[in-house]
Amino acid sequence: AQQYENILVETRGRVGLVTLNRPQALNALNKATMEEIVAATAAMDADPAVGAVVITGSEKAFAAGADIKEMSSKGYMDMYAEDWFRGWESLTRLRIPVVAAVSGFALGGGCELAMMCDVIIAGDNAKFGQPEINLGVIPGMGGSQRLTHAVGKAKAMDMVLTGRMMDAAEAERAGLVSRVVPAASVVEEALKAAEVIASKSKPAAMLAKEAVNAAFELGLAQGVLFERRVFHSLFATEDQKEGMAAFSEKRQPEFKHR
Ligand code: CO8
Repeated sequence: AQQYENILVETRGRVGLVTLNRPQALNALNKATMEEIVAATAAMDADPAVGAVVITGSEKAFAAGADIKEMSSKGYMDMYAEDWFRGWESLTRLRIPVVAAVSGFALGGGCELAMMCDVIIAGDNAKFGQPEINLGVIPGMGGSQRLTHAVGKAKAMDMVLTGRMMDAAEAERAGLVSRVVPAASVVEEALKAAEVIASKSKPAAMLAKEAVNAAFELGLAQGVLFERRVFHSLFATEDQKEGMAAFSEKRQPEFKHR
């Protein structure tokens, strides 16, 4: 197996688990960590034995942001020429569903990483924020866009302009997170949710993700048409035959993920 320095990687059943492991920097997302997350999740995406991914941090911090120390001395031309943060686009293009298990701080790039995931399970100790304004910059990994899509203009402006944190309860009320669970069981609950997702037909799950994500890119008529075409296409899968046969025969389906 591939060795990583900043993350721990394992597989539990059909679920791939990526644990950020830079405790000395509260899992701040330096370039090396980004590259490792992207490589590990891409390998999982390509593995037929994996049906969903969980990304988590520590109990204290999911991730406290992009690595401020790594970028503080850079100039515009460094940021532009090196195209900082572009690597994260690969994560958003994964086809299998990704669950974020967020405990503690999810700030700046940490909040943005969570928002790149498809489902966010938050511990009741989670704190979300986009504090870049305190550093004289703005979100750079999609926060101004994804946060606004998730919680609307009123909350997004409040967060991005003041830099204040939202606790888990407010984040759930605002629609930023999928579920809130006790902090001690956040990884377990995320793994359970991912295992449920991974037990479904993989092509159906991948296309369900693609269809929901299309809602952020397409107008309603185009989006509904896209959905219908994708729905039709699933009738080419063995899993559709099996799923519908199992329903008629009053038994659990045995999906082949094809
Ligand atoms: N980058 C680098 N190191 C960090 C970061 C970070 N984002 N966050 C924490 N650390 C380090 C600390 O420097 C400290 O290291 P050391 O022990 O060597 O001094 C260690 O982690 C532990 O942190 P603290 O001692 O600060 O722990 P506390 O429990 O006292 O505080 C906080 C926790 C509140 C999370 C605090 O660490 C904090 O405010 N961190 C920064 C949060 C932040 O501003 N994040 C946004 C970063 S910018 C970003 O993500 C978006 C990028 C867009 C900007 C694009 C610019 C080009």
